[in-house]
Amino acid sequence: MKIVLATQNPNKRKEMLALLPDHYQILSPLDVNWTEPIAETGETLQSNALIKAKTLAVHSGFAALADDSGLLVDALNGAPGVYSARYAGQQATDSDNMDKLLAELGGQKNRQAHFKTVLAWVEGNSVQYFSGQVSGRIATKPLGQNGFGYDPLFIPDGYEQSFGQLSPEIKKKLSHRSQALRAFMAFIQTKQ
Ligand code: ITT
Repeated sequence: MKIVLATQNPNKRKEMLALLPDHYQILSPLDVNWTEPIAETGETLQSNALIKAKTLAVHSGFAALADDSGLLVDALNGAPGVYSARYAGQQATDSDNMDKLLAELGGQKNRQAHFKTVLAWVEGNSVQYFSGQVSGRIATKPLGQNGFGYDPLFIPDGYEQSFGQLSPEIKKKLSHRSQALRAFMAFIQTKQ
């Protein structure tokens, strides 16, 4: 079966490929000649995941799976949330976004947060959603270089190190994205 993985973020793609079984033929947007950014105009993770999956499914004629994720910080009323990728501006780097998050949190004692992923699966006219989340706390400075995005700031519950310090195997075991992908795989396997 051919599946277009509707993400233009190479780090997400790598994490998703590490979980998807080999027998699927996983295509990238480039493999189906899609090179444009996709405007994420939705106000929820679910609506943005749908926009991305639908765009690639309609364009390619294949089924498409998209991931929309965000970091939700309790003391910031769920920010940066759906705006995680562009928290410090449209062209923001991961480091800009982490700096802004630390500045917004300041000396706040409550550093509870969670990462959340919503996957949208579009196959013909059918749409399905799968979600996952992992809880933790925000460190007072970036720790480690593993992962991407806000990983150096996120210490998952039950650990003393950030996703930037923990191995990719541990992130794979715990992460929001892994949980959503496991739910997706349970679904897709029932269809074969
Ligand atoms: P696509 O839309 O092309 O998939 P994107 O990076 O724009 O790529 P999102 O719109 O879902 O993806 O943005 C989510 C942002 O949240 C992402 O850029 C990171 O800053 C952050 N993020 C998501 N998952 C993360 C993870 O596992 N670890 C750290 N940060 C993460």
